[in-house]
Amino acid sequence: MTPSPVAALEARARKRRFLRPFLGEVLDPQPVWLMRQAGRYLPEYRATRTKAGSFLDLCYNPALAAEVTLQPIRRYGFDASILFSDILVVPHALGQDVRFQEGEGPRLEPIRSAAELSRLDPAKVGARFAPVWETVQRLRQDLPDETALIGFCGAPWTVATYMVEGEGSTDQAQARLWAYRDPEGFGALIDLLVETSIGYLDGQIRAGADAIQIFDTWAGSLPPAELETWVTKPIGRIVAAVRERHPSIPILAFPRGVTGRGLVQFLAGSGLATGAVRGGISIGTAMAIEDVTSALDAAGLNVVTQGNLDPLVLVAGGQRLQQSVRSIQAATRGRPHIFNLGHGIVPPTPPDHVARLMDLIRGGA
Ligand code: 1CP
Repeated sequence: MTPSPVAALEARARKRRFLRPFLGEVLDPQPVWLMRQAGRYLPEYRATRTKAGSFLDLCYNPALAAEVTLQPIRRYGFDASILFSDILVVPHALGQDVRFQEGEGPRLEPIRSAAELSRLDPAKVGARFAPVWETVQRLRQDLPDETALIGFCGAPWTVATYMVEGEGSTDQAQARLWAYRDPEGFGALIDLLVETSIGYLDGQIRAGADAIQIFDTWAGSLPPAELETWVTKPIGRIVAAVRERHPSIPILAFPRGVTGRGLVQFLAGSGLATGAVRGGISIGTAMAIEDVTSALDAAGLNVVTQGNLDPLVLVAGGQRLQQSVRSIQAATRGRPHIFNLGHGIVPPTPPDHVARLMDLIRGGA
C-alpha cells in the first residue's frame, strides 16, 4: 500500500528537520537556510565559478554545481540546501539567447510579441534540463542525510519579465505593457512557462528534491487585479500539478513585494494554504513578520512562514543583527517558521556574520 502523503513526509522529516514545519510542528531552534547561500560572498564559490567559465556553464555542470551547493552546507550546516542553478535556465532551455555578463547581470534577446513566441521551442527542454536533474541526483547522494534539498524555479511572471525586458529592470514596464495591450499573447507566454516549470520541477523531485520553492521576485510590481491573473493563478496551476504528482512534497512560494490583503488573497487563491501537507510562504522585507502572522491568523490560513530578515542587517552584523534575529524569533514563537532572509544574501556579506547568525539561532551565542 502506498503511504499517505503525510506518512511519506513524516518518514523523511524524521531525518530532515527542515521538513517538520510542513507537518505543523514547531521547532526550537527553528530550521534555517538562507536564500542565495551559495554565491559570491564565499571565496570558495568565486574559485569554483572561475574554474567553470561562464555562469551558465556552472549551472549545467553537475559536478561543479553540486560542489557550490555543498560549500555553504560544509561551512554552516544549514538545515536545507538549495540546488545551485538559476531561474533563467528555463528561458535558455526554451531556446532564448541568455547570457550572464560579469558584474552586469543577465542579458536576454527580448521577446515582445506573440509572433516572437515562435522563437521558443519546448521540444528540447528535457535535454537542456537533464544536467540540472543530474546535479540534484548527485546532491542527494553527497549531502548529509539530515540536510534537506530544495529544488526551485522562477514563477511564470518573474521569468516572463526577464524574457520580455531582456535584462533585470526596476519596473518591469515592457512586460506589464504587453500584458495590458495583448493579454492573450502574453497569456500564451505564461502558459508555456507554467507547463515548462511543471516538467522542470517534476524532474527535480524525481531526482531527489525534498521540497520546492517558487520565486516570484517581481510579483510586487503588479496591481491587485493583475496579480490574480499573472501571479496567483499561474502559481496555483503549478502547485496543483506538482501536488497531484507528488503530494508529499512541500511547496513554498516567494511572492516578493506582495503585502497586506494581497498576500492573503495570494495564499487563498494559489491553493498553498490547503492540503494535508502545508504550503509555505517566504516573506520579504516589505512587511513586519508580526503583521503577516496576524493577517494569516485572521484569515484562518495554515501555512509555514519563512524569511523576513533584511539581507543588509546581515551585512551590518553586531548588535543590530542580534536584535533583528530576536525580534523575528519572538514574532514567530509557537508557529511553524523557517528562519531565512527576506531576499538573497548580497556579495558584500562577511562570511563571519553568517557564522554569528547561526550561533544566534542555534544557541551557541
Ligand atoms: O556571477 C555570479 O556568480 C552570478 C550571481 C548569481 C547566483 C549566485 C546569479 C545570477 N544567480 C545565482 C544563483 C541563484 N539564483 C540561485 C541558487 C541557489 C541559492 O540561492 O544559493 C537561485 C535560487 C537564484 C534565483 C534567481 N535568479 C532569482 C530569484 C530570487 C531572487 O534573488 O530574487 C532571480 C530574480 C534570478 C535572476 C538573476 N540571476 C543572477 C542575477 C544577478 C539575477 C538578478 C538579476 C537582476 O534582476 O538584476
